[in-house]
Amino acid sequence: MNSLKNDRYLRALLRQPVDVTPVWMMRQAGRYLPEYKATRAQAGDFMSLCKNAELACEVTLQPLRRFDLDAAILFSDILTIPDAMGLGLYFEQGEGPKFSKPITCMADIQNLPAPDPEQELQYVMNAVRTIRKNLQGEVPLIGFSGSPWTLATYMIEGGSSKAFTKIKKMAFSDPKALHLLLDKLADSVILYLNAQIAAGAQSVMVFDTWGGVLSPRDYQDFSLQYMHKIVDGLTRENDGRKVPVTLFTKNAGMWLESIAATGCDGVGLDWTIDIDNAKARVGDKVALQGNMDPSMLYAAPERIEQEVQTILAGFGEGPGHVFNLGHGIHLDVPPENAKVFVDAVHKYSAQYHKG
Ligand code: 1CP
Repeated sequence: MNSLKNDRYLRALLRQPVDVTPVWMMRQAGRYLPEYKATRAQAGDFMSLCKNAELACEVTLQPLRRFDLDAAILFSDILTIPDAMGLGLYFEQGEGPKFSKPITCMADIQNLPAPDPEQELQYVMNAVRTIRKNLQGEVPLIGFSGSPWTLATYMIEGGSSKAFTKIKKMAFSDPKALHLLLDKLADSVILYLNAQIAAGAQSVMVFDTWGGVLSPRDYQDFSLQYMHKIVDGLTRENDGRKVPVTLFTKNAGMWLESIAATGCDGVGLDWTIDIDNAKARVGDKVALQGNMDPSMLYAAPERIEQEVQTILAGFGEGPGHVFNLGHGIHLDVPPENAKVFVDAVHKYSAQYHKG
């Protein structure tokens, strides 16, 4: 049985009582930290950093040394699965991720292998094991994956996209092909996340960054259906403890009921919905994670503190809230402002956990 010195994050996701609201930040390890940039330079490039367990562990721990965070998140990327499927992931300076062999047709999809997490993706599992060892039970470790839909956008568009024309063309002209791809991805994500759990991840999160670009029906059909399959296939208890699973679809405030109905433990919120509204709708079924606009970290300390208090008051009394940003921290945010944010969550939340 793993013993944790601080298990607020896991307790809050299971809607169990806590002393103060736990907090972590999406993309908490990254380029806004000078020490991250130094370690990345030492590794050479981003993927070499992900593939070096000691350095991936180092950048995972860097934000925890600076801030009083209640969880660590594995340093890796969602695009490790498509890379392991042989699509040729590379990063072009300032342009984000790209694939040299994007998916174009049914034959490409039929030929895709299912990566073995302890073979092609063993570097991720090694990072998980190294991080768990070095965390020494201070806070839980979050494992993660992209959602099938979000992974498919990168695999079909060949990189980042604004209009998603290629994947939508496949969705509406050859839906059988896209469904086969999404189903294969769901199977690979289940294997991948279960391997992360076996290696020591104490909670897992599925990032569906691009599900919100779909119509309500198509979200159900092309994204949520496959996240539901993942939730059903995950290991939900390990080493004597529940392993909570959080689903995050950006721009999905209108679909919270159907996300909560998948049986996940937590639902991630971006900042385009009020947390009191979200709590009233699904707070009896799931915990909520979020939801401060990451751009608020550009504000003066008093303004950041005020926003934290507004969101805490919006959620109100009782457990079931994991404080976070509504999306990843921006790379030009001053680290001091992130500290103001994290400290404010603990300072102002005790009053909501007295009962
Ligand atoms: O150093 C660098 O230049 C690389 C920048 C970077 C980093 C720091 C990339 C490339 N990935 C990551 C790490 C990462 N990615 C983490 C772990 C860090 C942490 O939280 O501490 C996580 C959880 C991710 C997840 C991720 N990658 C998502 C889902 C979450 C989200 O922010 O929406 C997505 C969409 C990606 C793809 C990706 N990888 C990298 C970039 C710059 C992107 C985004 C590209 C785009 O906007 O389309």
